[in-house]
Amino acid sequence: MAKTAAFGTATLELIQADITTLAVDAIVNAANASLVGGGGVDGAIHRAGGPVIMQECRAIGRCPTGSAVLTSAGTLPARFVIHAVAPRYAGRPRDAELLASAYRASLLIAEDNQFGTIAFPSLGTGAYGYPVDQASAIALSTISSHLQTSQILKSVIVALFSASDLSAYEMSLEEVINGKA
Ligand code: AR6
Repeated sequence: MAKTAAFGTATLELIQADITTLAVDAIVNAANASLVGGGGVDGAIHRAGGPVIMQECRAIGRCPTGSAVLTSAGTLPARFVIHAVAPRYAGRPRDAELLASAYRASLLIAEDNQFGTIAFPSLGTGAYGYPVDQASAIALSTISSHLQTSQILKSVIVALFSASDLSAYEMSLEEVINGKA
């Protein structure tokens, strides 16, 4: 099953990893709209990056669902953190729009800042309850269609925490490659 694919001039890669260990231009955080921190990947990023990230989040204040903001990365190996807010899953058509929007907003921030390499976690599929088979299709179709026209991003990694999430994303990548998603 596919773990990598080329879109435009960029590579999309699926890996199983703790996103806080990745030395990329930016890692994406699965944040909440109040930017107050929490559990899951948000908790891991603030723990590993130290208090600077929270100070910057407080100064920014809010990040509406479906959008994203940029902070520095404190003591993380990455250079920056893009905080993106997925919807709390409720089975509405709007959830899919908001999830795609959270990915797009992150990709636009990366390009505005000339980042060549970024890493996403599986936004929305932990505490916010988005079913991973649906979320992975939205994530990968949004990222791949964005990369078709991007000149700046060279590498997008999706870092999955569990083997079962990696499998779900591999299946969705296969569908994107075959033009079904
Ligand atoms: N590296 C990569 N992925 C991880 C890591 C890690 N270190 N830790 C967890 N995951 P979640 P959400 C995976 O709950 O659903 C927070 O409290 C995890 O297994 O982090 O968007 C925020 O403050 C799951 O697959 O994000 C918000 O309030 C994925 O990351 C809320 O949760 C996303 O799970 C956001 O919920």
